[in-house]
Amino acid sequence: MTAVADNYPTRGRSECTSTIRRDPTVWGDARNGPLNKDEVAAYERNGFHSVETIVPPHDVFRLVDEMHRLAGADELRGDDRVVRENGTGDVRSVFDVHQLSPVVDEIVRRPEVVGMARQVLGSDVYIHQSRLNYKPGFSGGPFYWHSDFETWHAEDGMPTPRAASISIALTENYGYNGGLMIMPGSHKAWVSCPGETPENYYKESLVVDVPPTGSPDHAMLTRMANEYGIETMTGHAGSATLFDSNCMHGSNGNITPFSRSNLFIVFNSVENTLQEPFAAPAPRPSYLGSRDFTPVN
Ligand code: 6CS
Ligand code: FE
Repeated sequence: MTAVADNYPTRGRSECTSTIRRDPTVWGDARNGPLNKDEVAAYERNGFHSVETIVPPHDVFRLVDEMHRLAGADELRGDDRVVRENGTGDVRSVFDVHQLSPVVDEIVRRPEVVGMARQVLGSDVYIHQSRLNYKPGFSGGPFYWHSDFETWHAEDGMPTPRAASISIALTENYGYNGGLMIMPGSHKAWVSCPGETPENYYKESLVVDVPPTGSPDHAMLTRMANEYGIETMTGHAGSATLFDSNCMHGSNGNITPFSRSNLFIVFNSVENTLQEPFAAPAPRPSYLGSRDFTPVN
């Protein structure tokens, strides 16, 4: 495998640094797809685009049924794809849900879903990762500030941020039950993170409140929050947010009675397939970073 230039150095250092992202946010002319011209321009500027309704109510009910089925499935007992909250042991996330659920697999391939990713990434796409984040009422833990791309570059070997996530709300996403918070415009900064990636780091990073590496330090986060601000993605069940892989984002814990359950699908460009990890001892399992690059058709 020819060595790919590392334009996004991170980890293996003590300092947090910020430089300009070297790659575009929107690839190609983005003329074809569900977003109109103004929406594409806003996505390029902010790094995200929200949609009022991407899945009709009866399909939301089917996805919620699948969410409960997977959480209780005997065949997934002890499976690494099921990540549980520290303490309560409640299900925090289930990964690879497009492989585990034909309902999820059919919905994510709909043009109104995958078409948004193809449009902004300017190419065919494949599924890099899928997951349900349950964030149950009272016990749903936080997801600390991070750039997904920083993890996918360091630990999965993703060369450039030519990837995007679509978060589909399966329950009401209020401002107070742990909604996704994004710093608008932060996707245009490349923030390298201090620290080294331990062996099998994902076993820890997916559950702890503040992961030991893979997140900027307080000084950098304070500077970024003051520069970009913070927007919380709220919306009804069935709404969605498309967001760039390098947005600085996170979500608070949920102490309300109202769960904030979302389905996340990560689409990566077929021109951006995984190499060797850029800052980790070994690649993560395929349910976190798929190495099946078959385009979604
Ligand atoms: O490590 C990952 O790939 C996952 N972790 C977070 C906090 N966001 C992206 C992804 O689900
Ligand atoms: Fe994330």
